[in-house]
Amino acid sequence: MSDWTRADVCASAIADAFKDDGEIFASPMGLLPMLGVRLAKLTSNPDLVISDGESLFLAGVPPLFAKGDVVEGWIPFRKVFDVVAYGKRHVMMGATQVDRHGNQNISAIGDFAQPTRQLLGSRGAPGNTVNNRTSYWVPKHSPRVFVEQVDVVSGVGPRRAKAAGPAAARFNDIHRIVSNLAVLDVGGPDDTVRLVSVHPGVTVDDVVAQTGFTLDAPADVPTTREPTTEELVLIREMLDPKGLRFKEVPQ
Ligand code: F8G
Repeated sequence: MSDWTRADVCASAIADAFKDDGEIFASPMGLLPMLGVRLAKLTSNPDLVISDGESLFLAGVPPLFAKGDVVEGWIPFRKVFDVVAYGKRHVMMGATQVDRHGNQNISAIGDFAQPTRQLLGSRGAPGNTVNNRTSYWVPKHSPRVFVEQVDVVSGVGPRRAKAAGPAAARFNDIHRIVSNLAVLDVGGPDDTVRLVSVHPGVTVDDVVAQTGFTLDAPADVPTTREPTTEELVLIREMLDPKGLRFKEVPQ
C-alpha cells in the first residue's frame, strides 16, 4: 500500500514520538496528535494510557471523537494535575510559535502588555514542560510559527529551563516537534531546534525556507518513514474513516 498521504505520514510520525514511552499517560491536544497516539497504542506501544480528553481513562481505542465503550478509570482535570506533578505523562500540545531554543507560545502575539492577538493563554504549558515529556504538533510549518524568539514563553525550552536552575531543568524534556513538513527535536548545538527527518516529498531546503531561524540540519537528514500497511488500515478503516485528518493536513 503506497498511496499514503502526508496526513498519514504525520500520524505515524506522531505515533513514533510515543513509541518508547511505555506505560505513561499520553495527552494529545488536537486531532492529529489524538490520531497518532491512538495509532501508537494499537501498534508500537500498547501500554500507553489514553483518556477521552475530558474525564475518563479508556481501556479500548475508539475512533476519533467516538465515545469509548470500555472505561478504565476517572481522570478529571484536578487529577490530571496529580499526574503532571508525578511525571509519568507525555503531552503533545499545539504551538502558535516555536523558537530556535524550543520555547513555545500559545498565549499571545505581540507585546504582552498590548498583544495584537490574544490566544488561549499558557494553560498547562509551563507545568507540562517542567514536569513532563512534552512534544509539539504544528500543522502548517511556516516562518510565522517557527520564529527566532517567541513573543511569550508558554512552554519552556531546555536552555531557559537550565537558566532557571536544576529544579526547573531536571525533568524538562522537549521530545519532538512534528510538523506537516518534518520531524524536529532540540538536540542542536546549545539546545537548539534540529532537523531529525523530512517527510517523503519534502526537501531540507523546503523546511529551511519555511523556518524563520537558522535551523540545525545535519549533513544527511533521513526521510521520515512511510506508514506501514497495518497503520494505513487502522487509520482509514478504524480510527479516522471520515478523513477528519485532512482538515488539518489537506493532502
Ligand atoms: C498568528 C499566528 C502566528 C495565529 N503569528 N499571528 C493569528 C501571528 C491568526 C488569527 C489569530 C488566532 C495539563 C494540561 C492542560 C490542562 C490540564 C493540565 C493544557 C488541566 C487542560 C486545560 C488547562 C495545553 C492544551 C494546546 C493548544 C491546542 C492549538 C491552536 C493554537 C492556535 C493555540 C495553535 N504564528 N498564529 N495568528 N492546549 N490548540 O491570524 O488572527 O491569531 O489564530 O496540559 O491545557 O488549562 O490545563 O489556535 O488561533 O495544546 O494548537 O490551534 O487560538 O484558534 O485561530 O489560529 O484571523 O483573528 O485576525 P487559535 P488561530 P485573526 S495543555
